[in-house]
Amino acid sequence: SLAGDLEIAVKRRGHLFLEYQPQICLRSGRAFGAEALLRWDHPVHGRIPPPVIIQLAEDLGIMPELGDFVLDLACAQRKDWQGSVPDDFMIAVNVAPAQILSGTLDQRVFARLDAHFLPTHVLMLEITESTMLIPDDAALASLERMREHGVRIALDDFGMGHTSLRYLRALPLDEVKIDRSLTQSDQGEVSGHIISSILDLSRSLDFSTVVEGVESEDQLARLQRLGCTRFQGYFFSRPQAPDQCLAFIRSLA
Ligand code: G
Ligand code: G
Ligand code: MN
Ligand code: NA
Repeated sequence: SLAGDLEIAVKRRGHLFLEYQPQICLRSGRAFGAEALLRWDHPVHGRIPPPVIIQLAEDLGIMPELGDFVLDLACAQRKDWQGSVPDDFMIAVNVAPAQILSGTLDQRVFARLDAHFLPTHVLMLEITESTMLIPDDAALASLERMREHGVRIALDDFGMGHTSLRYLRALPLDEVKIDRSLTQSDQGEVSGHIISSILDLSRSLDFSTVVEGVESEDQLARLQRLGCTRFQGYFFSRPQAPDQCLAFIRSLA
């Protein structure tokens, strides 16, 4: 079964790897980070979509192990890039609800950073509201301990859910990632007002913003007129293997 295959893949660390998508600041013209995205090339079924992998792992109760593996790969990659990217270049890693709700994510994260001799400020954790309730006190304390030590926290896919605003208040955050449903909406005027409001709100709460899913020059121009400066999307680069991602980053510098 697919579930059984995943269990083996995680145990053996086989056929599972990360691609990286650069994040660009158009003020500096440089990449300031890259999001790590999980891939599973199944020997029979081919590429398995990440949400399927995550759901399987959660169902199997092995999300903590898979999460540790992803953190380890991302940290190893960041370490490998040391010297080739700016010292403050960030790797953004998606974390699943089960990882946060364990209340031990901080220990796991610090262990991975230490193992690769990395400073905390090179790591951004991305949290999604989609399937997670507001975390309990233990989970919140774990997130806060990470922030106190310099690990950054982003709220991913912001703008989709009706609970988005609640999350802004309930979570210790550094960044808001504006969901591509807003970026790509052709309801030009309404989505423009929503994006402007999110930018205003983020500014007043002292959160940085990244606009996701930018695919065309027209979208980019419109988003820049709205005041967006930090972007991620196919227009700049698709998620790619580490070497290709690094080549792109260096082509901007
Ligand atoms: O690149 P894309 O199709 O890869 O990713 C689809 C979804 O899967 C996104 O919502 C993304 O946040 C999620 N995802 C990708 N990689 C990971 C991962 O390593 N951990 C978790 N929890 N989610 C991931
Ligand atoms: O939900 P999250 O933001 O973690 O996941 C990022 C997802 O968005 C990944 O599946 C990634 O491949 C995808 N993605 C990144 N840039 C673009 C884009 O410009 N257009 C579309 N359609 N998807 C994108
Ligand atoms: Mn993400
Ligand atoms: Na997103």
